[in-house]
Amino acid sequence: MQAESKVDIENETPQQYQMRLKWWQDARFGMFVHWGPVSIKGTEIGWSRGSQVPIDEYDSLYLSFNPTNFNANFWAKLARDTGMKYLVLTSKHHDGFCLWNTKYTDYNIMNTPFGRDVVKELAQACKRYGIVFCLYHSICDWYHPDYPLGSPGGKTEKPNPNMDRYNTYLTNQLAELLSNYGRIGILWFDGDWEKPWTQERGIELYKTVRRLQPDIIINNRVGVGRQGMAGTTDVGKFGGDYDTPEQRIGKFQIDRPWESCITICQQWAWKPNDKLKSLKESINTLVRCTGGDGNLLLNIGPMPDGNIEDRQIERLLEIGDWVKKYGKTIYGTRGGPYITTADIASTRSGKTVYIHILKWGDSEYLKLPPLPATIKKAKLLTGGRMSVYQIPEYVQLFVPEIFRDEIDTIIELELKTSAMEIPPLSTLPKSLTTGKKAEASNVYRGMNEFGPASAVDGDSSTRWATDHGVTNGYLQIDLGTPQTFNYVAIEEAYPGRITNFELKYLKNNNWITFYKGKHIGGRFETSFPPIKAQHIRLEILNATEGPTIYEFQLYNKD
Ligand code: FHN
Repeated sequence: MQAESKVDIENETPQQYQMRLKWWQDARFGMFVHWGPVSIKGTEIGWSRGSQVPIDEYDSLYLSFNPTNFNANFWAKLARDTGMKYLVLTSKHHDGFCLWNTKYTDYNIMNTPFGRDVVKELAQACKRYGIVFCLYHSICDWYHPDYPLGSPGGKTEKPNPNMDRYNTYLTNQLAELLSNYGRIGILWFDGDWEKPWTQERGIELYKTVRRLQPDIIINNRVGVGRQGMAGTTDVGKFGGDYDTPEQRIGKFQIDRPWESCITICQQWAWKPNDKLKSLKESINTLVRCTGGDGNLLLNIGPMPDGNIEDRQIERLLEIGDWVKKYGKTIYGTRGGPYITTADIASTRSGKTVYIHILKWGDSEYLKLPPLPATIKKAKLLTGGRMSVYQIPEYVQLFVPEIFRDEIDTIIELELKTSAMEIPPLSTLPKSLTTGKKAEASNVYRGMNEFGPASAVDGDSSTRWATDHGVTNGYLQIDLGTPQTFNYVAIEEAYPGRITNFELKYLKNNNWITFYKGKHIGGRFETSFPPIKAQHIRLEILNATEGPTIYEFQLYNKD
């Protein structure tokens, strides 16, 4: 067992912290792998236990789990060829199955017909291909008898739990993983949201892991301070080393590192014919994560035979081709100075700013807020000619239609001075809705603080909320006079509750729908042809639980 280090973890200086995270922040792009015997069923890992798949059947899948096509070198090489710099493997998910040779339970890969240590082989392969090997590990364990909660989804209680003994099991297994497989880059904890887990246990676990591998990075799911799927940690609260937005692009945040974990399909584990993200959406996601000063951890779910689905391989290699060409606008950069929107993102390094134009408006030019630095040279990295016009009031970029790239038009601006200290610049004018009169179909317990005004106060920490059990309704804003707008941004609290919505404006006493959507999430933004109206409505047609909105913003963008 590896000796515990003497590094003074508790008094790490901000400089030491930044140095420890530098490789990862420069890497920007990693592969997430959710895998286990559940892939035989094609249902969701952990969550389908005791729901789609009866517990006994689920817990016996490992007896027929034999992924003879598993080739660790192929996985590691694929990650490298996709432009990813690190790989995070599910060593143990909520279903308790262990993908390594552990002596603390027989419910592990060595007792399957396959009988090979997947963690070991993948650790070696990653080393061979220059990929930093990292481990996901679930704190909650619905299989282990000592862990108080069980399947489905942590909604049942174990007969004779013993959380202290389970905690010992957890740390013993982590000591195995952090002692027997070489350097582990990140410990990606999860399953932190259940009652048995506490901040105290989290802080202890953090120290234990850092003592075993002082340079390791640990995400904010080690404690209990995480703000739901938004994945942020309240300032001043213990929250590991970085934030973890899930299934959405994190917000522009340059004072606290973050990493969005997003599936290349829909499900985390493999599912036949699961909906695969397009190349455009994949690149858009990568660029908007790095533009927001965050990382992207893109997830794949390998098949029960150990192969990765051909169409997923194809998509990943297409992403790799793009990264091979434009990697310098991603690796080793920091987000900004222009704050990410649905249409543009920017990254920077030294005296260079990279503008990523993901969607062009109707105007011939792209007008941006003024840059407090002189542009020396401008170049279209995606090929063709362009021109830039810089005055104290704004920066104007002109790219002829023929040179605009369908996926991402990238402009390189070389400045006379460093780009790194430029403060964040919003490309969105003031929202037309801020401070305007608003009404709603329902207000949580009739409480003023959760009234509709809280969704148009320009403050993303206040929110309009509705009563538990509400599954539809509306938020309506009166702009006071007819105004022209062509861009909307909506921030949903508890992202994912709203599953069907429409945006409408009032014309001649009829509500006209101008946008239909199925998902809002942490921050939804889109542009549309200009509309002139005074009354606008967010019509929620369906929600899984009382819909609640932080901000509803409207803009008339250039
Ligand atoms: O329940 C898990 C889920 O299966 C998956 O592992 C994701 C990855 O971030 N985390 C949990 C949901 O928050």
